[in-house]
Amino acid sequence: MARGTWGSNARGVTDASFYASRRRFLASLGIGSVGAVGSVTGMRYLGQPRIQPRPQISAVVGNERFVAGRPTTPETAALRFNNFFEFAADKQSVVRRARSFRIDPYTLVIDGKVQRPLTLGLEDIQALQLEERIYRFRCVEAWAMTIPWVGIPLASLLRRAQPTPQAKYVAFESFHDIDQAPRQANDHYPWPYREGLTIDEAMNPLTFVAVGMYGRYLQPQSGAPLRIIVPWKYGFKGAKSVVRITLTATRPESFWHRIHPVEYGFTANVDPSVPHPRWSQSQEIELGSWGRRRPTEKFNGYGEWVAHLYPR
Ligand SMILES: Nc1nc2c(c(=O)[nH]1)N[C@H]1C(S)=C(S)[C@@H](COP(=O)(O)O)O[C@H]1N2
Ligand SMILES: [Mo]
Repeated sequence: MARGTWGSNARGVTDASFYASRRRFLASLGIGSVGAVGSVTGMRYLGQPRIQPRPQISAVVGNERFVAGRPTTPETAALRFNNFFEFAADKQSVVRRARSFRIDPYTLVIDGKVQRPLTLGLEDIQALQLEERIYRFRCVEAWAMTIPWVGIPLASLLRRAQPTPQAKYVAFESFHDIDQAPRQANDHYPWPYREGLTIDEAMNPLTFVAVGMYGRYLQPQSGAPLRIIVPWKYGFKGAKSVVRITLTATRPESFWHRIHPVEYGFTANVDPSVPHPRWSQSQEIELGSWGRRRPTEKFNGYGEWVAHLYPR
């Protein structure tokens, strides 16, 4: 694993024309505030207080089958720029507001259309054979990052529960705790955060359960203790701080799809040719890259793994 590259910024582009076009491009994005992305793409976060590191994860095997083909996002950028609506609607204050968040004791329930419902403690999950995979990540808001996740394929967890033939979908549910996340008291939103995949999407070898990133256990703002990563879909499809995984016969609820069905589809595969109703998806900006744009790739570049799931 190229651990030595973590935290380095291989693309510190400061070219003036980039800067000018960056402003225009950011203004066209669906991101709540231009300053929000600017602060990460421009590294303005560097002077902020240190984040307490989480324990290192030992004995992780790097899985070299998945090649990101671009530099890993600087760790500080990934840890300070977050979407986590339970804690904040903006990206910068999540890290502060989530700082003391914990689920303790933590259990993950796997139930529904399975022969063997499971309740796993954190120790059970941490004791599994964890691997590291560097994946490209694409938010529906047109920013992107490249993260070394640590975890296990979702398929291997689900197989332990023995899905029945009625299992056609997999539903994910995030934590629900108004004391720790007061925004969940706002019942205009359908809390808890939920997402869903078809069973074939969930069993695809790319679909991943992350317990760590950059070689350490997840920070609260990153979705501790466990989040789902679906790298060919927009980021909102991967729920953070998941407490329950339910196999179902019918299509499950999805938090953003329920709120804005037109803007956030259930399938939500990364696709440059399908614009969001309020912005283009043809380009994206990598966090930590000073606003450098590049074309969006269909399926976020993972077509060889998943295109067969979507015959036309
Ligand atoms: N429970 C929960 N999961 C969530 C979200 C959220 O608000 N709540 N936001 C999603 C979105 S839109 C994105 S882009 C990613 C952001 O992950 P990051 O903060 O590690 O970049 O988490 C996804 N999972
Ligand atoms: Mo997102």
